[in-house]
Amino acid sequence: FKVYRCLAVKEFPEDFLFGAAGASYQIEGGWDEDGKGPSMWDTFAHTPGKIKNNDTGDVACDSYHKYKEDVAILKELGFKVYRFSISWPRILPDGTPTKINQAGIDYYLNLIKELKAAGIEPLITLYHWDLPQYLLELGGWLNPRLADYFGDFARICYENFGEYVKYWITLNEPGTTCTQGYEYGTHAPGLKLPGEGVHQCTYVSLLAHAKAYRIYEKEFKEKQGGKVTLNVACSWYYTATDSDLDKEAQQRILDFYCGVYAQPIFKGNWPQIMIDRIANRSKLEGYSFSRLPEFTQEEIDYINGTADFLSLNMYTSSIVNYLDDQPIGTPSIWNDLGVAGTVNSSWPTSASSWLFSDPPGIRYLLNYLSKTYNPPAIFITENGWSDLGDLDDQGRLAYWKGYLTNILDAIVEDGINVIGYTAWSLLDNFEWAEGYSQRFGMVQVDFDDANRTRTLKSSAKWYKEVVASRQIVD
Ligand code: PNW
Repeated sequence: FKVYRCLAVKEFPEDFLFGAAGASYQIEGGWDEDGKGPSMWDTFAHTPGKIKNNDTGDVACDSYHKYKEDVAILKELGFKVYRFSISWPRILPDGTPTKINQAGIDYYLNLIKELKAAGIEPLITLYHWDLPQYLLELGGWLNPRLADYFGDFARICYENFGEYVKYWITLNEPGTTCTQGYEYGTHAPGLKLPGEGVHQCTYVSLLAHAKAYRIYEKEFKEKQGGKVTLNVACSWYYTATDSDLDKEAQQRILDFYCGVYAQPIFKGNWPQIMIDRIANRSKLEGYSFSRLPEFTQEEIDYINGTADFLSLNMYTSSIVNYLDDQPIGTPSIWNDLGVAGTVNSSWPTSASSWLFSDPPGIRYLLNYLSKTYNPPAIFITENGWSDLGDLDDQGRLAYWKGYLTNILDAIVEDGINVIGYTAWSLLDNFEWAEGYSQRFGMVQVDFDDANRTRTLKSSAKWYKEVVASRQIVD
């Protein structure tokens, strides 16, 4: 038996959901077509100087017109699932339910039907950062009422698409929006409100997610039988040394970046480390309250238990060490956190400054999350590599090979219930503040060609073999 086990090739489970991911603003284009309203990303990208080369998502991959071609590629690659997001202002032009844009509903219905006909499961993200501009003007992610607007939008999506959908993600990576959009100002809406905006945004995001979850649970779950969750983005963090202080730094950063979302939805309330550190610093700064909004018991209970599975976006690792408390002055999330990070010089570098390849990191993270939050299942909804766009993308192929090998080990050796994997990304697309200068696709898109011609890269051909065999192939 032992010999057999050594020789046996490890396989992904038969019902494992392999596929790829994308997001509305990054691929659709058609930014003002057929009644769509403007989103905060339209406004941000149209503001000179905000995006590298002043690129925009006005046309992007033109998937608004070319979705049939996209689905044909997904089918050719043998995928079981496609993760895409719904543009809120394509359905509700100003974000409110007062005007429903039927053309927007039809676009997604057509896409879903095309997927179903190809035997591909839709995994829908309700919100991947393209907030209706009008709702931004009402306060955006700083306004707790946004939870109610989001609930109304979610209900309209469940009503129209729910009979076809088994997996829903409410918000994609609110942590990225809250830090990039409200602390650093590098993403829409471009606000620099260090130490304040980020925490208020996180609070409102959790309320909005929970609202959308509870609406599904109460009004749709029985009939439609789908699963709903919030997306969480985490990296793996190694300690620089074995010292207790570095271990404390590791726990802090895991809590500030993963636990901040995972704990409220799986266990209830913020991680205690965040509550204590931010309250303490706020007090020293002269506030009579904590910059981290305090949940009421009612809110804690409302948010707790709002994840039917864990949706994880994971890309990279870093090595952390403890920082002595930063002097009291201007608040910021970095000072709240008090951790310094570096990387291992042997980790391959990508076209993105933050992205290094460390395949074992995903296995460590899966074990950590599984042990800490005990989610019923884990779906890896993003994992990918950027380069400059070569068709022979050996760097991306090696990255996915390493990460998928470790995911398979987490399943087979560690017994972790990973049920699916949607690689980021199907297509080269609009990479937010980096525009089209960084490419994440397994399929190349020619952005100089009005046709937006799509061509499979080496990594797509390799991944197709993995999907077909459910094994890591050479
Ligand atoms: C994701 N990190 O953001 C987004 O969901 C995608 O829309 C985006 O295109 C993709 O990653 C590539 O950037 C992330 O620091 C940003 O680990 C940063 C991290 C992870 C994901």
